[in-house]
Amino acid sequence: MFFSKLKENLKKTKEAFDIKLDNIFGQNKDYEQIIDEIEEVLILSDVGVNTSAKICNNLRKSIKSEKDRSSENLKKLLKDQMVEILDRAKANSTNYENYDRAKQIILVVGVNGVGKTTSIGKLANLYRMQGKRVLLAAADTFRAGAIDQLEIWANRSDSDICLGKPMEDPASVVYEAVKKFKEEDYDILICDTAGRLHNKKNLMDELEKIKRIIDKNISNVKEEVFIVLDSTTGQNAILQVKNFFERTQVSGIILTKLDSTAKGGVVLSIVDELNIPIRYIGTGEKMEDISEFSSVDFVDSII
Ligand SMILES: Nc1nc2c(ncn2[C@@H]2O[C@H](COP(=O)(O)OP(=O)(O)OP(=O)(O)O)[C@@H](O)[C@H]2O)c(=O)[nH]1
Ligand SMILES: [Mg+2]
Repeated sequence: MFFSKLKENLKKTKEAFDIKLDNIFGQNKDYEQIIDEIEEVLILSDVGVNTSAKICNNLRKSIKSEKDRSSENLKKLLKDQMVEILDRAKANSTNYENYDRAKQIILVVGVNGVGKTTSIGKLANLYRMQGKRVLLAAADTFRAGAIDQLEIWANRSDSDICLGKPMEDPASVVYEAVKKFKEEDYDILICDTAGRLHNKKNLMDELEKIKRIIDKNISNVKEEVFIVLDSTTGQNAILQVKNFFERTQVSGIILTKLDSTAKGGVVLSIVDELNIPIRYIGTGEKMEDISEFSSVDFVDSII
């Protein structure tokens, strides 16, 4: 996504930061006081208490060795600290050296209504534009309408789809899709799953089973598990994910609805607390409203 468009889509968060930060920088205070106030602004913007403290403690350290303590430089150092937090999260450390790098299977998980199916449609389009052959698996057989919804996205993005039947075991839909993926030599398989609460044991068992089916039936292909989080839920997004992590080895986050929130700062605390990288961000309902996450572009768009 073009940087200017990203900036436009994140403007609610940016405006919220700008008003508060301009107010702080506009006053004639010493830098220590200013950093204290920055910390408050970060907390109010859903960066989280711990992450805000971490950013500001580093800021206090780094400003000590600087001659230039102007507002501009302080703002630059603040952005550097934010980028550092965002870049620190490590992807799942599996060694993919012997894998066919062009091919991957992505399992998409998360609670209800966070934007899983929409993000899959957007991702399918993104990969199609890169010339890849994409197969989707409609393994949300639970919610009425979910299969049709994914089929619409398959048509829109010019991808193929394995259709599950209503109430069919989602693991068997995924099994069929993996088979088709291998036999017909697709580049990418993306599996949709039903939204589920993290504390529903039987539903988490089901996810684990889907993951096992993939692991068992394919090798030498990069496997990803993306958890989709709705940024408008702020700090609650963090509470939702722990069980998903334990059950499916989540390797990346897709953070959605950043266009609808002034609390985009939650990105920082999600990465910091969970130590999982954000891979894509959703910034609208349209097919092109997705971008690969770049920490520098993101920070430049919000502050
Ligand atoms: N504004 C905005 N809306 C989004 C974004 N991503 C998804 N949505 C909307 O969020 C709503 C739910 O999206 P779905 O893709 O159906 O969510 P889901 O996680 O698949 O939902 P379930 O399958 O029911 O659990 C839809 O109205 C989407 O258009 C986004 O980045 N920005
Ligand atoms: Mg869905």
